[in-house]
Amino acid sequence: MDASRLSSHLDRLRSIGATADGGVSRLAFSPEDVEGRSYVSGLMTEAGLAVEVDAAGNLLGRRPGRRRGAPALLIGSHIDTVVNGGAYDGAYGVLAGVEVAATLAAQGIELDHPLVVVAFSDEEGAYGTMGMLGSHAFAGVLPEDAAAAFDERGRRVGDLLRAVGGDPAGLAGCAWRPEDVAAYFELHIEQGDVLERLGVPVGVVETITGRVNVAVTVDGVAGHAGTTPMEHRADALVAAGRMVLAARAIAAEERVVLRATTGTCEVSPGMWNVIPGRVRLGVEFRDADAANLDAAVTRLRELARTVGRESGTAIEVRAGARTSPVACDPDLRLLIAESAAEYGLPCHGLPSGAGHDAQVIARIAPIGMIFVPSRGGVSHAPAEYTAPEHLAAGADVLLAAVLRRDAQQEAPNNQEKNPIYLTIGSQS
Ligand code: HGY
Ligand code: MN
Ligand code: MN
Repeated sequence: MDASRLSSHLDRLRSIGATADGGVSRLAFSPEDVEGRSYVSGLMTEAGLAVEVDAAGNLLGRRPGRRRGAPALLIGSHIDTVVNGGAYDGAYGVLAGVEVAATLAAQGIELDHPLVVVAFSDEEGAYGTMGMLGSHAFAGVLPEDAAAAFDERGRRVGDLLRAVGGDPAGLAGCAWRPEDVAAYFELHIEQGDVLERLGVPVGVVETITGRVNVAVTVDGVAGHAGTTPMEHRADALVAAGRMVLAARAIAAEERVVLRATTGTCEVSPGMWNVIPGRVRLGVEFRDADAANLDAAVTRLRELARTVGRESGTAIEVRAGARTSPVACDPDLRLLIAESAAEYGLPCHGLPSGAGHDAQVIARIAPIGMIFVPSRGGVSHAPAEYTAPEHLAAGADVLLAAVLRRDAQQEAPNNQEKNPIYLTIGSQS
């Protein structure tokens, strides 16, 4: 693998949407996303991949395989970012996939299986969209009303898809069948500090956490900030503040769920001299056990009834987009560990606290995820950083894993029967 070329591609991509404090804002469907996609598409072409954009805006680079009718080996991740995020989250996995293809081409290596490198659209859920939109469409599990939904800015998702070359009318046609995919690999920065603390360069992901988004709407009574006595107020923001703390307590104190975060807060009418009449909160719960996600939503509803009663407000708690926790494929985990050993790289099995397209692709294919260390465990922030030698090591392991999987006989396609995949709940 050409580690310096991979690093220079990462540097160029981070410049698209670069922010003043060293971060990257390349939100899905934004002009920066369009420019980033065009850059990656050019790299795919240079690497000998045939480029296409599917109806969900997924950017695919295909390389044919030698064996007729063989299912594909997929390498995927995303190039969209959160607001003022880091340069490595997602981008690293896509660019390393392109580098795998370029290396195979440069060395004249033909694979038995077709190789498809995918940059999935809207992994992060830009402007309140569902997130992992492209991978849901790819796996055939996109909710039917996904294209008709609106983002927080009032833009229709179907129109956003068109902006990146998608086609809202053709979304059903993006779905791959289990028999079309031999294996899915995703290489990603850890976004936590487990590997760094252990001093281990390669992580083999065992499970990926699930998450549920919960929209909390607090309706109080707007009024004059100067004339309304304190005891006669139904201040929606004061009640919402209690809901923020309640959500936190469900994880931090009650331990119903592993993580709870309130990441958005919209206050109406949003004037200094008006008592807030309505507040919308975006709450997110995460856990490796789907039942705990349900329990957290139930508990938040209970607490909402109490807060509503005590504050004179009406509080609605509505569960929205959800991704289920999944386990990575045991055979691919072993294969990744063997690939690391081939390079003399120590590796460590660990869970992923972050969500990944892989967990959606698990609906149709065995998934294998490789992690590399994140400095200080920081991600979704400008300080996100992974050392060049770790970037290079992860990419080497990815290439080795693809070669190893390519050399294996096809296992009978038993996705439907695999107990790992039966634990996945329905998307909503
Ligand atoms: O939020 C996540 O876990 C992922 O980075 N989208
Ligand atoms: Mn992310
Ligand atoms: Mn990511």
